[in-house]
Amino acid sequence: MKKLIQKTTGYMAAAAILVSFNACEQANDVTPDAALSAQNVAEAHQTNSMNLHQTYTVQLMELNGSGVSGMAQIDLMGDMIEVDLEASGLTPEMEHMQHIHGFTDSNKNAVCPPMSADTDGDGLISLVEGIPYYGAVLVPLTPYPMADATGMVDFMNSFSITRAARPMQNNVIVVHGMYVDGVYDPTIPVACGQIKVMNQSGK
Ligand SMILES: [Cu+2]
Repeated sequence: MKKLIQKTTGYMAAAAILVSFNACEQANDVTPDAALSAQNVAEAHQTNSMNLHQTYTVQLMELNGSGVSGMAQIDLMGDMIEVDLEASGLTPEMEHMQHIHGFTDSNKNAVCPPMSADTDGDGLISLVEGIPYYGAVLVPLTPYPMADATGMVDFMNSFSITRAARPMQNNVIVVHGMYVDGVYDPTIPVACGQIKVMNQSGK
């Protein structure tokens, strides 16, 4: 059911893009003789697409006493994002899952879970215990990086996003994976940060 909803949302986003392209073509068609007007229309469209450029920053703070910290920057261009993420204090030479988490209901804001999220009282916030706060995985930030020998990760990649991931500042980034009682738990959250708008101008 959830998958179906996400699929439907994707189709709606695609339909919206098609409609906006059609609108542009029609606007060009109604000014066939006026070169200057056509140029103005073209510039207006360029301005619209420029407005889709937005930069976000994320300060990653430790969860579960992991000692992990880091920073991320997200550049949104239309329906593409480029994610730069640097973190330290991770379990060395282990893979760390990292995701943009949030709610597909765009009115609901994802947050990093407080210690009170530990409902079973074992002293740790599990992946599942965090979901009421940070929601589901919206964008897996793959390929999941391996921390180096000093526990650092330096990651960059680009992803296409659906409407479910908007607005971006309603989401958080969660990094996972550390040893719990001598066993590596790849799912346990070790860092989290709210996605925040860095600029409004689009430059
Ligand atoms: Cu995650």
